[in-house]
Amino acid sequence: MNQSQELFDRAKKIIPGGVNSPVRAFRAVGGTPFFTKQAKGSRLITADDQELIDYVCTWGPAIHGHDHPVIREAVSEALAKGTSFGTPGPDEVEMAELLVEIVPSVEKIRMCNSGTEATMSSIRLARGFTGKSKIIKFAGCYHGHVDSLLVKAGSGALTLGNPDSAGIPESFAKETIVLPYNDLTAVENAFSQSEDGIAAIIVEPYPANCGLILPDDGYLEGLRKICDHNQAVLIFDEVMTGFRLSLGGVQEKTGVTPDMTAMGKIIGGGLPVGAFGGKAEIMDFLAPLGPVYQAGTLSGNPLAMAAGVASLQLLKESMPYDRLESLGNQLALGIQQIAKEYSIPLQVPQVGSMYCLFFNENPVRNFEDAISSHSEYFKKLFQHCLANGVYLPPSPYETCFISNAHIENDISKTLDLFNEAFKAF
Ligand code: KE4
Repeated sequence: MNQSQELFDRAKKIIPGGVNSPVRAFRAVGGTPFFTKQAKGSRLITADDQELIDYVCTWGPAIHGHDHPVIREAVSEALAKGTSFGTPGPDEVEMAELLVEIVPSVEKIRMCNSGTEATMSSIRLARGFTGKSKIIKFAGCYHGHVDSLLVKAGSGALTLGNPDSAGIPESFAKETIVLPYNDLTAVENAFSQSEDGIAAIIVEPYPANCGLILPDDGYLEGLRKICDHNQAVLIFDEVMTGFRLSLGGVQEKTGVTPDMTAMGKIIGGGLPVGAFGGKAEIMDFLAPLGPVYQAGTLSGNPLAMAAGVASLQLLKESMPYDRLESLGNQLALGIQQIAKEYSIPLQVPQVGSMYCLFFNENPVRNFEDAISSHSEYFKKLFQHCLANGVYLPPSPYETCFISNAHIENDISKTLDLFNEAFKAF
């Protein structure tokens, strides 16, 4: 028996499903999940010494590739001073100043420990600031495992076929209005029909948890206008897109500035982190200044701050976005070309270092389109790639990531594998 199988058998006895996050269980693609013992650059090394070109990049944080020496050095320097103080620390100030400098919507910021905490706290703050309780989210968007947002959610919830999680009281879910993405009329109608008013819209500006979906022209601008007209808070969940699609995220790329932004992943350099920020008048409603409570033992943890500050400084210095766009475009166009040669219905939306694979005859504009894709094709492709050294996300409802450690040779090897796989379809 191989190491991963042995580890998985042990894990399943004491960890539900053998994993600490459901999507890692390979339920959507079958087989036994591999265990990783090391990661370096664009590669993962499994417990059975298989080397894999990694297009998951730990679900987004590893934009510089794994084990970048600058981040490793920053963490080891911080480690020498201790692991957690429970008091304010200098790196937290540096991180806050960087985020205010980089993210257009952020006048003030609060650190937390995950993307889930960031979105959960953002909607609580929006409710406290507006005095209203309803929230609009969009089908297929995933904002972490926040009770009131696990309604028609994407990512692992969708992968496992339960976008509406058990355990969410009806009283919570009824405060959440779920609408189709890319449909401004539906948003306008929701506001006009709401008697008590709506506190906020929370949106992944480029949804990336039901595959990757791009906004219609004017859609994000439309959400901005509707929120202004209805005094609702516009929250961009840029946990995934932040610092990845441009230094300032989608809001910098499109010029649409939300009132608040939820962040995570890249700003922790691979360590546990989350952050939420926005207009000072909203953020000042947070304790200890204001009436909205939010807290965290390890918020602003010195190791996570050291890794995150190093990751952001590296981005500012290297500005890898043109290179990532070029690699992403090369891969997406190459895959589409191969699929066409074998008459395989495949859409490959790509923006910067993010792309996904919808086995679908038509372009995908929303959740309903996404779930109409042929997921059995994805499963065959995933298994072929994994057996030959390429690791795609283990779900058709995730997005693939390219890091700045990926090189042309990785792209060409990947295209060769796709060609082999599609030939065998
Ligand atoms: P975390 O709580 O997992 O740090 O962040 C939640 C979250 C919030 N918002 C967006 C847009 C996200 O994509 C996420 C988490 N992303 C998933 C991958 N699709 C994390 C992977 C997992 O759940 O294991």
